[in-house]
Amino acid sequence: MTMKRFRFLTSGESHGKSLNAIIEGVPAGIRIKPEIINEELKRRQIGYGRGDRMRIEQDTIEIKSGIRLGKTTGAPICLEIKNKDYANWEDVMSVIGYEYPTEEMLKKIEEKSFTKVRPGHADFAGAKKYNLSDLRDVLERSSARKTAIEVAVGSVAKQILKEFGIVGFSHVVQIGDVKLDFYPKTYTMIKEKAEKSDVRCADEMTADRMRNAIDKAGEVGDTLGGRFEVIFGNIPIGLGSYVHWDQALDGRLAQAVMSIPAIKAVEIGAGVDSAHLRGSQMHDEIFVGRNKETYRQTNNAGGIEGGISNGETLVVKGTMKPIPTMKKALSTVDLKNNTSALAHFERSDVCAVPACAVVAEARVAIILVDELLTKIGGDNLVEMKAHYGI
Ligand code: EPS
Repeated sequence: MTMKRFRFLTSGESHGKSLNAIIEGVPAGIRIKPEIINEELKRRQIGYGRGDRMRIEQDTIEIKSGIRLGKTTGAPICLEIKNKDYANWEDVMSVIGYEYPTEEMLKKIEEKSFTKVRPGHADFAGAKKYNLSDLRDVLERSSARKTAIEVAVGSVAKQILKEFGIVGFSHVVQIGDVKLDFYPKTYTMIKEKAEKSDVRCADEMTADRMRNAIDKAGEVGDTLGGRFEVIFGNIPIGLGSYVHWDQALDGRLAQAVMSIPAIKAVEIGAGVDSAHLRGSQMHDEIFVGRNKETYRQTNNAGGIEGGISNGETLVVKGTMKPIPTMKKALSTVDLKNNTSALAHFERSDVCAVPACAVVAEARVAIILVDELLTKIGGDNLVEMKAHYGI
């Protein structure tokens, strides 16, 4: 993804020492609170259907640079989350290739090596692409574990957006076959209810059925996917553009959410439902009020028209496939000798849709802050606010 103003890179393996990020382009003078980042990390960790790893980790951020006395200085920000589980993986994940490894080391490495591809995971294509014979080398970076540090980056983005009154949330609308049919009336109500729910669902009865479905899938060694929505309000008109394909806000958001592990579809507003709506039903009519202000009564466009934010609420929907690491092993190939086998299994989640929704919030916030900085410019918060007119 080509970022324009707010750029970052991450590094780290699932069972390596730590996950890291360096963010560049954050203007000076912005208050960043580590405790807010930690709250976001916690939101990503909770969720019904998560595996045992989440009981080991208590993701905590360490800010290593770029912030002094609570505020950004304009310098790059370096973030780190230590993997607690690394203590159990030190030999397996050792950076050093010892010439004379101990028998014990070799045994541990061998135990964690695998060659039986998990269909649906990155194993097959990753092994071929990088010429890796031990699928551990694919798993470690392709794991969704890396989304923890992305949520930390997203939290920095959210804290910038909040200075401009731009705030968002996410909620889960489907897990397996169980769909949310009853939506609370307002976004505030959806947010409050979803935030209290361990499946991020705004209706308690539906949440019960979702938990039930997760239990049932887990009992037979299966996994479940689902759908979620990310909603951001108070977005200014004019983020993104129609002048070039890579500047369209909907296109950028789609890329940002689609590249989260296990995402198979991204929609904006009415999304796939727009296929069966007539033009007269789909498009959000514009009305003019007493004071010449314009308003709409519908938002099928999801806040974007012509690749540009139109001032309405931004609605991004994501569909996650069931996690491919399953106790119920599928037929596959053993890459050691190209023979038929049953897929590798190791500790995993039955369902991670609620966590994925939190990751998607972070990705959306990152794109919004990049677009906001591109539009209003400024090297510090005072300048930015002056440009924004607040
Ligand atoms: C994850 C940590 C992982 C998995 C999950 C996401 O922990 P471990 O592999 O040590 O059990 O729980 O990763 C996947 C589902 C995957 O397919 O890669 C996390 O921190 O979110």
